[in-house]
Amino acid sequence: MTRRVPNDFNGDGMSDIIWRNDAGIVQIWDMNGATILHATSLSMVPGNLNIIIETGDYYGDGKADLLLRDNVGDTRIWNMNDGTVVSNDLIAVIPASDYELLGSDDFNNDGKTDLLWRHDSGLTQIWNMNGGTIVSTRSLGPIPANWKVERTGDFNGDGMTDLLWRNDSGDTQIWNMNDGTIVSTRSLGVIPSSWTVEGTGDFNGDGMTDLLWRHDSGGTQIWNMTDGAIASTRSLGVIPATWKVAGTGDYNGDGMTDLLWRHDSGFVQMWEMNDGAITQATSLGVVPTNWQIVAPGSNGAVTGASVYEVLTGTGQADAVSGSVHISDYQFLA
Ligand SMILES: [Ca+2]
Ligand SMILES: [Ca+2]
Ligand SMILES: [Ca+2]
Ligand SMILES: [Ca+2]
Repeated sequence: MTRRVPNDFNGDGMSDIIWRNDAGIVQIWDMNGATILHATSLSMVPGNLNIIIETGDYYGDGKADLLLRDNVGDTRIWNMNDGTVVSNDLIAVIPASDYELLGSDDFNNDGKTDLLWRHDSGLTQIWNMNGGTIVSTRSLGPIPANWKVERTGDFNGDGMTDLLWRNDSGDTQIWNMNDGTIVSTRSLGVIPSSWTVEGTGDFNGDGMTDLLWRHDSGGTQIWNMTDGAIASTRSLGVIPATWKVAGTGDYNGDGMTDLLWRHDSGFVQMWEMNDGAITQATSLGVVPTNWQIVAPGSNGAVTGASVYEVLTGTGQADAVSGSVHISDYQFLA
């Protein structure tokens, strides 16, 4: 099984960065670590039409695609080959008022990203996908509305996507899943709402998804997970609230997840990481704040325009200095 690298648009095993601006223009940066190899712009319909709600490899060709839903629920996948739209496949009309996307990940380990939906009634279903075609569905039954999927990931390393649930009172659970069947559940206890999951990834490269948590005070921690239990934690220190996590991914292809941070002023900074230690912090310059990074793995937990969730990230302030060549990558706003 190839390693899962989120937002890899050109299929080189390194995560890339996807941007969208207020005018509906999407730009993809193919990355090699903190180096922008290539930038491509896609013109898209602005506003409430054609909102990207997730990214994933829905066709299983190793290159990330886009999942879009418009304001009446038309939900489709754009089959992408790097910056080119190869095809544009309708799944169904799935109104946002009735169906919430809880997650988008590979639940049956066939290399193709699937979808996890919850209907207003609480009924929760996995759709195993082949591109825009629903191959099969799996019901998880009704799930009370006070439980929400925080993230998806493979927390036990068996290749099948699992679920991280949290309820309003902070109770947090991992469900180890096998193609839509709950194999086991693990409680992580009650985690106060002052802590937020800001991202997931395999930070230590052991094949099991780990969690990035941030406290309201800025304290940031990685929890290395083994089979749904917390194996170890790593502190990244206190990161000022002006920096938001803009994304997680393996930008340099070394098998360990890295972090992308965005400052409120527009600065972008990449932290290449080795098991929770920062090996290199590099500024990617200032990108105007009308451009937002589409965060991988937010799993549609936020819908509509706000899906471009305010991405957080850091760097000590003194690490942000450095020359900036962002103008090489024409922002069309
Ligand atoms: Ca790539
Ligand atoms: Ca799949
Ligand atoms: Ca699993
Ligand atoms: Ca791990």
